[in-house]
Amino acid sequence: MLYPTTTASRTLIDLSGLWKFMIDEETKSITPTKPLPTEDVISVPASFNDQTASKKIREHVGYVWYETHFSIAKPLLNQRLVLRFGSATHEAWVYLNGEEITHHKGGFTPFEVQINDYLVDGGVNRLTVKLSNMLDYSTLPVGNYSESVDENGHKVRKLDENFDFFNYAGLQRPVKIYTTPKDYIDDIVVVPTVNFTDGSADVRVTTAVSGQFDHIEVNILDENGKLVGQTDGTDANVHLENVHLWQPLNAYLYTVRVTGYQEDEPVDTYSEPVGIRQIEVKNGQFLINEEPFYFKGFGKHEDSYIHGRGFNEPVNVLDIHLMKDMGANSFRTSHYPYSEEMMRLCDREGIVVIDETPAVGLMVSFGFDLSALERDDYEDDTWKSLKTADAHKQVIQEIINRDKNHACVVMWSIANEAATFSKGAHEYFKPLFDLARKLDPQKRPLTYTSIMMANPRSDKCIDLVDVIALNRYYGWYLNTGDLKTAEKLTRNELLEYQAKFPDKPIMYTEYGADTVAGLHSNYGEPFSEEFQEDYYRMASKVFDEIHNFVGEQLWNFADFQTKFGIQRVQGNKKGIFTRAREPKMVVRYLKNRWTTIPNFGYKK
Ligand code: BDP
Repeated sequence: MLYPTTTASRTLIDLSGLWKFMIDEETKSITPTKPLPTEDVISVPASFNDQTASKKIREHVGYVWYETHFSIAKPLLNQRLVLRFGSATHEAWVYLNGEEITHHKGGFTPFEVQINDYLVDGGVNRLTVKLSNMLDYSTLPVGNYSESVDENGHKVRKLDENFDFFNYAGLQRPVKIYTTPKDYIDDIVVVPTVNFTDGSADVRVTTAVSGQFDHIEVNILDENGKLVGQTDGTDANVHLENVHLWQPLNAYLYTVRVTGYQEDEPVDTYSEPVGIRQIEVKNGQFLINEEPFYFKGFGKHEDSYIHGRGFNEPVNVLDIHLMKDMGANSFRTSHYPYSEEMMRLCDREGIVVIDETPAVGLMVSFGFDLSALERDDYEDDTWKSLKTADAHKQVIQEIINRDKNHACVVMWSIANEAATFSKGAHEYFKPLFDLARKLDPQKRPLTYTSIMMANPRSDKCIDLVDVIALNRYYGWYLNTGDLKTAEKLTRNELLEYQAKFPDKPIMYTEYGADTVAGLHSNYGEPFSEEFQEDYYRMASKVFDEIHNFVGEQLWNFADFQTKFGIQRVQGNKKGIFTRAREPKMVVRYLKNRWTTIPNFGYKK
């Protein structure tokens, strides 16, 4: 799926701004054939939750309504007009001038619909969107959903998130209308193959079109706009000499420009930024451009004050600067696909990304007997209760379709902390891994991030992953405050994984400790800034001893909002930055460490 941009044949209309907004209290029926019965407004794109001072709106579970108006300038009316949502969280019904024109389920991937047939002639169009923020055992993320009836006989919907972040919702990403000619380029798939001996590359460009073109021209331009390769056809191969590689923190982006011609006239053209690089997992190493890469970075969230999970480009830009300043080179899009704008930014900045699906909360049985997990036949309720397989397949298709060409994406994370230790997990995950391997044209490595209970003895799905990605909290959730024991447990587990799976690289995708900014302790007590630093020093020491350990992505880049809970004081405080992006003490330690660890060849 192409990102909407302007080109010589395409125009964009941005629908950002103030939209009418109301929560649906389900007392009176709301019909999209009429204007929304409210004068209240909300800003788009952003989560709706933190934009009003109303507790009722912030915590609303159910449906909400959005409405805006737009007109199409006359010269554009003979073009194909496509309405496109960067995302709509979590389920959307879209009406144009009262008529339902599309529906989409899944809150973190884009969808679009052609609108020409629904426009009012020369007039003002009313766009209405109904959204649901409900999650249950069939959705991703997974939510514990229940209904009851209050004293007035009204339905009360309750949602208990099965995950550790606030259930922000709304039109959180840009909503745009883009134009194309009637015959148009529908999709472009780019697969580079590098020849490291002679410094050349073959770039395979496959173009899907709708309509008729006499021929398709494929041009590759370098960063100065100079033409460096050209060929024809919907299945084209462009050979480039002296290729400039895309490298971590040293990005180089070519432009692949595809143009469809009719009778020698260019009709539609689209430009895709493309980095040329190669990814491979071999002998316990993660290779980028044939060199062993070491991940330094973070698990993150799309989370900021007021915007909630809404698109916040200044924050994205700042976050990348803060990462680079610390010597970090990577992050994971925990726990859902991030905005397309962020992915494009990472392409430009050379930030390495592990791209994660919204499959979080796939573990519904708690309170189990830990020792039982290691039995081969251990089985809890998770894979009997969850009905997420269809949503999971859909989102794997959507995320790969959206992000397949991004140089920054080096690996897909199929899920976060699922019950991979329970019987039934392998049967659930095997088809999903097969699907992802089949769909990704660049055949990137695959992983899931594993929860502590899934150790080398109990995890039933490790054979599916290319890289072992561990979320571990020794010294925090386990043996709280006891870093000596934590160090032993960390070491023992990593050595065990390495011995059992010598060909698979191992990395940490989460480790951390809640830390209240400004809280200090002479005794290095948990929650203090001193403890956070001691904790990271302990973990780093062990990482450096393990040969196949290829990366550290800590939890979390910044403090973030969560649901209430006795372990959460206005959110999760494991950030090494506060939610306002001010550094905690540990940033200096990590900066010292990471600026001395090379991106390549750290483990000899
Ligand atoms: C892990 C989850 C992450 C949480 C983190 C924590 O993957 O979403 O925020 O633990 O507890 O279980 O801080």
